[in-house]
Parts: sequence; structure tokens; C-alpha cells
Amino acid sequence: MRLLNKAIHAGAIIGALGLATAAQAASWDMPTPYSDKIFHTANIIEFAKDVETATGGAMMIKVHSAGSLFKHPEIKNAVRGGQVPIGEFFLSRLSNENAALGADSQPFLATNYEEAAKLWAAQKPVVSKLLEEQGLMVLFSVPWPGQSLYSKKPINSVADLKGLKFRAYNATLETFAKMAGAAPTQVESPDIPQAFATGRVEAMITSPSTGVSSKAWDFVSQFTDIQAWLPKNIVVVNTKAFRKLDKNVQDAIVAAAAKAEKRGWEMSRKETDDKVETLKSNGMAIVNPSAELMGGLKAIGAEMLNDWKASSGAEGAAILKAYAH
Ligand code: PCA
Repeated sequence: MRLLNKAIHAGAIIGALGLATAAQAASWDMPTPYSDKIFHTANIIEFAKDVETATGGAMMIKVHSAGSLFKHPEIKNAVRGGQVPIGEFFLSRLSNENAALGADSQPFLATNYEEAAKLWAAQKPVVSKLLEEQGLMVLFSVPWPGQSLYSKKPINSVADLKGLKFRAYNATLETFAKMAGAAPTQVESPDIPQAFATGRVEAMITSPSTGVSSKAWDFVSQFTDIQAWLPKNIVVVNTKAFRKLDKNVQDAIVAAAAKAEKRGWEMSRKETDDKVETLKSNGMAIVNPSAELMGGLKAIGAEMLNDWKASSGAEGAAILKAYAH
């Protein structure tokens, strides 16, 4: 009898231990907007692996790419509302709620990686504060390669854009297209091929990465290398969910995030030439923009920046001041 009791007791202890282990291992679902072919997604999958390794499997992050768990426009609010603890989205989508959040999509404000890094350093305190007010904590942010022009016919001046049905991905690009005389429509990146195939759009501005992932050569022939800005994706966590984690897990996430930011910027840099090469090898003309086109687009950019200074208030001014130093 005593022996049997002992055995039952031991079983209960093992059972309890099993439960304790299960309770300690956390698993987070992470929605992201872009496909697995995109370097941002590859970088995030690495980030998730790094967190898992650093915590010995106690913290798992399951990446749901290409808008499969939440559609892109819903991701920020899903994290904010706690439906998911972590997510990625295109930062300047939020220029709608606060113009200051759209600094990195201002045409010709920062047009190469050095400037983009400087702009991110200038933006980060403002972006972090604004998102913190919504219960979100910034983990890292990674730029897309420079944004260039895709069209069916050569574009030698702003006048050549007139009337073109133009794919846009945020309000800032929509304004830019409108000011250039084009007719913008919002289309999420997975829907680009379909939008061109059905004639909803006939030109766009995006990175070589998105040009390649959407097989731009199937519907346009000209890539005009204007590299007008380097907008960023951002990864945020729900602050409350983060605080519930053990300190060592929190530290592992922050360390993996710093690593992912560095790795992501390097991947992005490398992407630019690689993907332009892919566009070329698939038959697209890689065109250096004419002085007339650049002059016209930069004049629009300058006007937009003036408007942005007015609409982004003290926060925008703080970003520009830090960026100028
Ligand atoms: N690709 C994304 C955002 C910026 C980019 O280069 C897109 O076109 O939607």
C-alpha cells in the first residue's frame, strides 16, 4: 500500500512538472503582409528562429506571411487590440493617422541607405513615442530598396505620366501620383499582377524587390531608376503582452530584434542590384531617368515636403531637425 501511494505521488509530481513546462513555453502568432519570396519575410523568419534558439524553445514565434492571418490594413490594429502579440507592417501606411509617421515616404527626402539610416535614427524616437501611446513597442525597422518607376512606355518627363492609371500603396504615393497628373488606385502588393492584368493600373512606383516578386516583366517593359525614397517596414509588439513575458525571454526578443534590424538593412542593400539584374535578365529596359523627369519629380517632392512640414506639426519638425544634424 505504501509503495502504491508512493507511485501515485510520483506520477502526480511528474504530471505537475509537465504542466509547468507547457505553461512556460509561449507561442506567438505573427502576421506579416508580404510573401515568403520577399527578403523582409526571410529576415523575420530568421528573427523567430533566433528567439527560439536563445530561449531554448521556451518562446516560439509562428510567422503567418502574405496577409494570411490578418490582411495588411488590419495588422496594426490586431496587435494594438491584442488579437495577436506581434506583427509587421509598412510604417508609412500610418501617415493617414499622423503625417509624422510618413516621413520615410516623402519623395527625395532620403534616397540612399546612408540617408535612410540617418532618417530612421531621427524618426525612431517620434515613431516609438506615437506607437507607445497606442500600447505598441517598436522592435525593429528595415527599409525597402529605393522606389523606382515601372511603366509600359518610356517616361521622359512628368508630362508622360499624365492620365496613367497608377498603383499606389499609401496616401503619400497617392498624392505624388496625383500631383504628377496620374490617376492613383490603392493596390496591395500581392494583387499587383492581377491589377495590371485587368487594366486597373498601368504604371507603379515600387522597389526592384516587389517588381521581381510580382514579375513586372509580364506587364511592363520600362524600369526607370529614380530611387526616390526608401520606405520601411516595422515590427511591433503589444506592450502588455511583452511585459507578461519572463525577463530572460524579453531580453532574447530585444537582442534578436537588434540583430534582425542589422541583418535586414544588409539584405536590403544587397537586394537592390540583385533584383535590378533580375528585371534586366527578364527583358526589362533599365533606364537612367532624364534630367527633365528628375527635375519635375523633385519639384513635386519639394512641394510635398512643404505641405508635410505643415501637416506633421511639432513631431515632423523634430524629425527634420534631427535629420539635418
Ligand atoms: N514594396 C511594397 C512597399 C514598398 C515596396 O518596395 C509594395 O510595393 O507594396
